[in-house]
Amino acid sequence: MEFIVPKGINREAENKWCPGCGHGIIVRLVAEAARDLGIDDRMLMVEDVACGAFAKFTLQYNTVCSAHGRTIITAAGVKRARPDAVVIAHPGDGSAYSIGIESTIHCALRNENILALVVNNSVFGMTGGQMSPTSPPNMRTSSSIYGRDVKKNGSPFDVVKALREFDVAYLARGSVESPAQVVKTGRMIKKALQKQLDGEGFCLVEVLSPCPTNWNRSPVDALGYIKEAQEGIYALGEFVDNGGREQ
Ligand SMILES: Cc1ncc(C[n+]2csc(CCOP(=O)(O)OP(=O)(O)O)c2C)c(N)n1
Ligand code: SF4
Ligand SMILES: [Mg+2]
Repeated sequence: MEFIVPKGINREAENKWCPGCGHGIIVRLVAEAARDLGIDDRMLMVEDVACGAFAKFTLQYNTVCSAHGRTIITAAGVKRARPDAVVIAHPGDGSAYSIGIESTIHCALRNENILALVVNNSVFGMTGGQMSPTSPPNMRTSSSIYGRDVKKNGSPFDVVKALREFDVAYLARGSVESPAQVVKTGRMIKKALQKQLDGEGFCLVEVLSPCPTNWNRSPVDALGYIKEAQEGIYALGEFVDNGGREQ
């Protein structure tokens, strides 16, 4: 079988992510979706100040870098200024669900016509693996060395569940834990981009993704941890799939 690298991937780029990181798989899915929809020339990524930002080396798309936590709201502004661009906000769970949660909610309420592609690795990856709102109970992180204590630190935050009653175009959660899940996640990203092209409104696709470095696991064990810990809390699938309000 011929192995075709999508046009959006810069083959000359040096990989910046750690071995076994999920970020690289996810940006490849973005490039495949853009290729399939014929929109490579219209793609515009809005990156956070976090590990996902290394996508600016791997993807050959125009990029805007937002302040940490302001990725989704910045993408909404970019889309309003450049309606012909196909705009993806590309934050992590820390950005979108902690410091940036109010802008995530308000962009959803306004049904902004963008894709928020949230990479949920359940830690603040770039800053050394601190506990994030999505760290599972008992997860050991650099700021919860005895494990996340729900009584002390609160419950993990399932934002996809919390947004389910919102009048948005699309809400889904995928995973890169196995080849089958990678394929499903790719379909979700492609569907969300098609909805943006059709002017349907706010789409949020969260992807459960490994951070072997900060999880202190090998790449293979990290995939096991997604199945064993993350997927037990965060249901996979499509939860909202409609046209949203008229734009
Ligand atoms: C306003 C602001 N606050 C905090 C930081 C420090 N900071 C950079 S990345 C990050 C967390 C990143 O975690 P996440 O958004 O989950 O992305 P990941 O690196 O895990 O992919 C933090 C706290 C910053 N750069 N700017
Ligand atoms: S620290 Fe984690 S999220 Fe960041 S590049 Fe390494 S494995 Fe990926
Ligand atoms: Mg993270």
